[in-house]
Amino acid sequence: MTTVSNHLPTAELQALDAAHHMHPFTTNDELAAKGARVITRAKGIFLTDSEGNEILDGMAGLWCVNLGYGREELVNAATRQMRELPFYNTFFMTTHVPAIALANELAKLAPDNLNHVFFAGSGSEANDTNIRMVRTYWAQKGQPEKSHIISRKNSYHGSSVGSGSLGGMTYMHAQGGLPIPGIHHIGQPDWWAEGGDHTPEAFGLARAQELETMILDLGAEKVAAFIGEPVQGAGGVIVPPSTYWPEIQRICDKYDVLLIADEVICGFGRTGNWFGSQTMGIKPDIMTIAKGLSSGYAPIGGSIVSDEIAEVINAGEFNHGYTYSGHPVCAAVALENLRILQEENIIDHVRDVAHPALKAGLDKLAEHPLVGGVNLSGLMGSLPLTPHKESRAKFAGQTGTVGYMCRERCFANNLVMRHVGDRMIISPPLVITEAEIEEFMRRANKALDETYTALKDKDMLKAAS
Ligand code: PXG
Repeated sequence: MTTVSNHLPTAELQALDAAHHMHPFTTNDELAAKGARVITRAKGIFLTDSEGNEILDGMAGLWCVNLGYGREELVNAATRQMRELPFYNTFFMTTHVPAIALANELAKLAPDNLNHVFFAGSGSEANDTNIRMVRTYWAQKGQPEKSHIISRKNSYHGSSVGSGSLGGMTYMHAQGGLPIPGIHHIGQPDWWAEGGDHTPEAFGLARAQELETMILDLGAEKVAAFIGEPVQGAGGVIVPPSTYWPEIQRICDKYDVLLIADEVICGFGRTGNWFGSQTMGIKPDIMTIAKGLSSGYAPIGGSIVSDEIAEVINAGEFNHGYTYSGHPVCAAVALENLRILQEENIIDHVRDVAHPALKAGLDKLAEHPLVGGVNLSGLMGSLPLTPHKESRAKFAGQTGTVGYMCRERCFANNLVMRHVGDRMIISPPLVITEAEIEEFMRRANKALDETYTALKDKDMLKAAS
């Protein structure tokens, strides 16, 4: 039998992978032809693959390994909890210490009146909870028709039928009959790609006001909630103009529409505060959490909800829950993760050390002829690639071709920097040091140079007309 520690040669692993493993968001036949990169170990911010390459992980796994790899404290927390109580449920009038302690800690860390937690196994599950929670909230208040939810194009809220419907990815909607009824999408605040000749401030305001138009079209008495990521992640790290979120908050308040901040990526320090909502100055009624809650060491997510919502929901039976809601091992790992984030002042490190160093490095990379600008909030950033900086032009060929080429050059230089269309994305572990950021920049610069040369050679440095 193949074990994890005594594994087969890479080619055999790749063949077995291709034969039996269906990957998410992947053309599996293409992957089978190419062979998946097999990651075998990791330490700090570096991954090791089955060929022994050391790769700098500029994506913190999938926006989640915020404390970096190899934290023994998290391993020990899981081991201890597995010995003591590996599983018990939180249904039917029972609870356990890890879920109690974690909910309590989250209530302390979350801002204002967000004091109640409904646990899930992932961000997708938590957003499914949110759909049912906000609709149930209004129904219990005698307004069952207040059930529509407004989201944004190119947002990402998960991959289940509910959360995928909230998301604004049309290629996801095209598979499986999404979106479910009662979900609507307004434009995204992506000034770089869609702002044209407007100033970022005017554009941000205009995009926020699409919410007001949509609420008025539907009727405010029919709109339950608006959902948004404080900074869009999977959509390409889109930091909204400063005018955007205050206007969204004003509109939600005016029409009595609940505000859901999807903090799955932004939460737990990524933007330089505990939550992206604080960075953007908004006061949500619900926050979706996952990923950085456990630094990805164990699958756990949840919804942190306001006193007012909890009071209404708790008055009746909420017919909703997952076997693994508040899983004790995952909760114990998350608690330990939160302890380390606090005791090691990781969020201060993000704000005072890593963010300024990353900003300086990315600003330098933006001088590269291929890079059109920098989007950065805390330690989540993106570099849009362009054939013509001044006009923020898109490339003539199929969107994503150049981004993919650049990502491949990054990989060849032992750097994980992924692409969304023709934007390069970075979201490293929060513990990244200044020296590691310099190393990141060296590898990224080389990858950009190689991409530029390849584009020139192939005559692909042309703008779309
Ligand atoms: N909300 C947000 C804001 C997310 O980024 C989810 C919800 C769903 O969480 P789960 O745990 O169910 O995956 C996410 C997840 C990408 C990528 O390609 C991003 C995510 C997941 C997979 C890929 O950037 N984000």
